[in-house]
Amino acid sequence: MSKWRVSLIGVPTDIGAGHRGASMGPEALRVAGIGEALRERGADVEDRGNLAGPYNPWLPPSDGYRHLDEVVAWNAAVRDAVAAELDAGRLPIMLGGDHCLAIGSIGAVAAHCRKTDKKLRVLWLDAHADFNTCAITPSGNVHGMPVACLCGYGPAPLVGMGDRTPMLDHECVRQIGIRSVDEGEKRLVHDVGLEIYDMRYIDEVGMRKTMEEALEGVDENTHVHVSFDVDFLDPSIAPGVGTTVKGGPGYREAQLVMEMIADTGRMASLDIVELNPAFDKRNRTAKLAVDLVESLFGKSTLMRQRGA
Ligand code: B3U
Ligand code: MN
Ligand code: MN
Repeated sequence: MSKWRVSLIGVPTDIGAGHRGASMGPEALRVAGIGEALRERGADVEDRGNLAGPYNPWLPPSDGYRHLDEVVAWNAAVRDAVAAELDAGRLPIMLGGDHCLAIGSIGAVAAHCRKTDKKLRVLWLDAHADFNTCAITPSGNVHGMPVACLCGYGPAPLVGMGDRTPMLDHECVRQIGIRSVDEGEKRLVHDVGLEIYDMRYIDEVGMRKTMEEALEGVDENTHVHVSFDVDFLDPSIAPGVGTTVKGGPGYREAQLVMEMIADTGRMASLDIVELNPAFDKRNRTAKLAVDLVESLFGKSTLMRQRGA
């Protein structure tokens, strides 16, 4: 039997974003060869096609949220699809889509962990903390709010999507690569005590130490969920995203992150989000994302034995 039984789930939406185009992400990842790359890694891969949801009406925010009803509908579809794959013993990979979809995917993952008595570790790779609420958001875009919603800070229809509220205990989360946090958001992440490895920390201690700390406590009973916002990467290597923020991890640092996660052998679900082909050049960012996902699935440049 294959080491990994993977299900690709396309979530073609930009419903939570401030730019149009992340809805084209799933197809760009397929064109960049994500299915073939995973099969090459020895995975049994099923492409479930794309989920369906409401069209983006592209309206201004109302009561602090843009497209709240549509965001709820998309996330209900994501939650149900992820729950079904996990129940079937498969590893779901979200082909996003904007980052609001993590409410549904991580909501389902957290419920699954409670049901199966697993510990959960969420690795949130992102330039942004995504911890806004309607009271502090500068944009009303829900892709800036998923971690807050998961931790119980958000509108009732979103925070109540899981098996309990909050869906996620903030202690499960490690955020890596953060370098753009809004003023009110900063206060809230501090009040809540979210564990954030921002770029200043990574610059000071290095990526290896950062990842060792972020993975501390992961054991054979841990479900590791990776929520990979492509804007985590430095824009010089990953221009194909809606909200670039300079000063992110470069190619080598990003590879190390993926390899160290792979070394745990515990990754059991994955979101790939915010890829926006409208901002990309010749699908370069999608190809990079696939390259990094190969490393997440154990492709290694290791040239010598550890300790040799
Ligand atoms: N923090 C800002 C910007 C943002 C968050 N996530 C993304 N952009 N991709 C906001 O609008 O909440
Ligand atoms: Mn994000
Ligand atoms: Mn981001």
